[in-house]
Amino acid sequence: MSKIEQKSIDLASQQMLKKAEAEGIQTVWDRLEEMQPQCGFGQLGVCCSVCSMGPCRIDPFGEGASLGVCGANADTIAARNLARKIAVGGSAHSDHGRDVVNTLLMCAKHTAHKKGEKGHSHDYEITDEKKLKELAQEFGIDINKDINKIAEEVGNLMLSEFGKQKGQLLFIKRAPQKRQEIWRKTGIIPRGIDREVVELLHTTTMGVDNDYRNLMLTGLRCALADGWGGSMIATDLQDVLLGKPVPVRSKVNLGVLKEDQVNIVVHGHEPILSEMAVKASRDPALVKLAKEKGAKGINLVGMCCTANEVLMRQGVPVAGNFLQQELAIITGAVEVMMVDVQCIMPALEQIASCFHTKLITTSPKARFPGVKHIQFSEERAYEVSKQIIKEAIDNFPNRIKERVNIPPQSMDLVAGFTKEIIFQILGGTYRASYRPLNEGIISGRLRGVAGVVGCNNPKQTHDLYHVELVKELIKKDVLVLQTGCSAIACAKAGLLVPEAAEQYAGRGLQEICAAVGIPPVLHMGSCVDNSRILTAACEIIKEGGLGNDLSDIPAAGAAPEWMSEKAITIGFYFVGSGVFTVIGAEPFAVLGSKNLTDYLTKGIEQDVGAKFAFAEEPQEMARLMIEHIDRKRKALNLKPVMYEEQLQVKS
Ligand code: BF8
Repeated sequence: MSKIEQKSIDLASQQMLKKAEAEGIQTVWDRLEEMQPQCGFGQLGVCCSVCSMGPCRIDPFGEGASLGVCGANADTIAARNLARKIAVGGSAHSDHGRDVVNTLLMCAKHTAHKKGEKGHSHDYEITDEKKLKELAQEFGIDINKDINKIAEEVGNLMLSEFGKQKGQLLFIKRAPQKRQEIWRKTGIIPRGIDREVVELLHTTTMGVDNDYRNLMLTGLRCALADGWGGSMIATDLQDVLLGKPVPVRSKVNLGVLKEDQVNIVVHGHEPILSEMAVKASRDPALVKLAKEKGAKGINLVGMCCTANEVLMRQGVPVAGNFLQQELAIITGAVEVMMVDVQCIMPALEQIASCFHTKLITTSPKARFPGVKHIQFSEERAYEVSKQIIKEAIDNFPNRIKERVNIPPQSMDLVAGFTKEIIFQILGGTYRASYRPLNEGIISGRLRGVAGVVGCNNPKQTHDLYHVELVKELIKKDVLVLQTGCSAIACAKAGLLVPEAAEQYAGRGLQEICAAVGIPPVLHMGSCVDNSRILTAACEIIKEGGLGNDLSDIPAAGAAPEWMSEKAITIGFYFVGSGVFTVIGAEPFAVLGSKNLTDYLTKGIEQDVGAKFAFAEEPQEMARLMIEHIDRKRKALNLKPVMYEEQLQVKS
């Protein structure tokens, strides 16, 4: 493998890496190399800077200090560090969720005024009234009233969930009874995320919690408050406001950028603005303006989780995943990269300055010194979006044609799978049901289900771990559910089209995919949409025949290339919900504490019925997941997997 092939398996990315090298442009891979050797204490989780008696570090070889100045040992230090990351990851998702609730409330309060009337002060509307009413009924809100009143009541109730001090989150009731009992017994039934984050952070400050297990239990409760609270609220209310996704075809990879059009990349996480930007990019007056500037049109594409959001609901093409954000700019063909929050590399400013690309920040929470900021406001969403699109159009003549190099790769994909859509596609509109999925698993046609999610990390060959793991799983008749950058990786490899079943899936999965016309890998959205995987798992239990708890299902999770604190939180709410989860890349920086490592990979199972595993290679990840799925099949006394010995895989 050449050095560039070691960086990424994606041909489009390789082409851009060659260009970066030729033009002397530094990327994330160069910075990683420059950073070597990275701090070994940090990697093991035994470095502490919680108070100013430190920073302290524990010698993992037992030759130097075994205690910090305060007396904290490696277990306490590593557990506190990890707990803080859980709090940060949960905060990111849930703060996103809160903004969605505020938009719904604003929408409900001002929709009494029709568009164009004095008093109408926004550009949103309640797109999915049915889902809103279902949510209202779930919470016991009377639906025999004006839709905006329902939205206001649902919005206020959801907003109060964030700060809920006592009791439990409303969505907890969605979990199987047995799961709720486990949470109650273990003392991790979550209250509001604001409450849980504050308590978790409190326990990690100097001189509070010194028990690694207790720190992890508090961490689990915080993560559950995100998965079954902030993130779930974000997903459900985004569906209400912007519409529930339905299966949609689109394209993915850098080849979606267009040489003859104004290219705008929307990057970040919150769809509230990017949905409006999609609308503005189709505004006839702006398209006309783009043509006057010499472009054939306006091409808006997505990056990272914002891409997943606008893909799921609008079919907008995806330019790439986390490690491709710099590479998109290096094509020389991006007029504007518009960013909001999360996973936006600080390096973008530097890379954009090498080209004509304008980086535009939009969130008051995320700014770069000296970078153009056009602040988003829900009240002026369309106006702000048009302003940003106009910036891009005006920048089109500044593009230097000789520096444009757009890779040809763009792959077809199908996205837009939700808990509700799985009902319909499997059972049909009139008999919507999870029965066929459960029957598929019970009969052994399907081995089980896997959730493969998370980021990219330059420490690993870009996309390789996602793609190899998912190929191995579908080959063994495991239906794969995906979100985030992992879904984008597999989409680029051609796994998210129905035809992929014939090429890559085992015979049982092939039969299911052919019968209902789905890909073997279902794209369920952005990282907050991991909540869709939780609710789909609840439907499997409700349908019957596969146990009483989420931990009974022949299912497993994985984050093969994770890098963000958000992925840690997701891992904790997966495990906390009973899903065995394999972690690739870095083992959460816990190896400096044997006790903590043992707890996460063994002891935690006694508390929540699931555990983590750390693995380096995709084949090993697949083996661990399949072994777990098979163990669960055995525990349920299911028939053997139907086509175990007769794999029909072509490659
Ligand atoms: O929330 S998968 S790199 S983009 S953190 Fe970020 Fe990771 Fe991508 Fe989305 Ni999720």
